[in-house]
Amino acid sequence: MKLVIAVVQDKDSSRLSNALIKEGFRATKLASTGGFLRAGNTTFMIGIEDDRVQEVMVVIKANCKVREQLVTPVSPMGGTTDSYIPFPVEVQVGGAAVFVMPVERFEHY
Ligand code: 2BA
Repeated sequence: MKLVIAVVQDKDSSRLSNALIKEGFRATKLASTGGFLRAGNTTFMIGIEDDRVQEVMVVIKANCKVREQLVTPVSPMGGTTDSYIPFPVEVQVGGAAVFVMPVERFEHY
């Protein structure tokens, strides 16, 4: 068995939830926060048999979009803040950051 952990954008979370249910996957959603943007995102925990991991990946990929987001750096890289004018930079977020972990034991009572 594997545990698939997928960090996705909030905008994709209900679509992904619906798709996982439709395809017969069990999942738990956790509210999370990105360490870099400090914006809300959603983390899915999906427990799945080894031979269905690829199917889960396909569903995640099909339901999570890459988006551009503007970020304003808090302070300049190493320089003085005297003449610093914050300038927004664009970063590409998502579709999903996915981790696949082995599960030593799963009990369901
Ligand atoms: P955040 O940490 O808020 O990152 C949002 C986006 O900002 C990232 O998109 C990436 O494009 C950019 N970014 C992150 N750290 C950066 C850095 N040090 N320098 C420059 N740009 C940076 P994604 O890579 O698609 O990540 C989306 C979210 O997935 C992340 O939100 C984080 O919550 C999670 N994530 C991504 N990689 C992870 C990892 N290796 N471990 C744990 N969580 C991860």
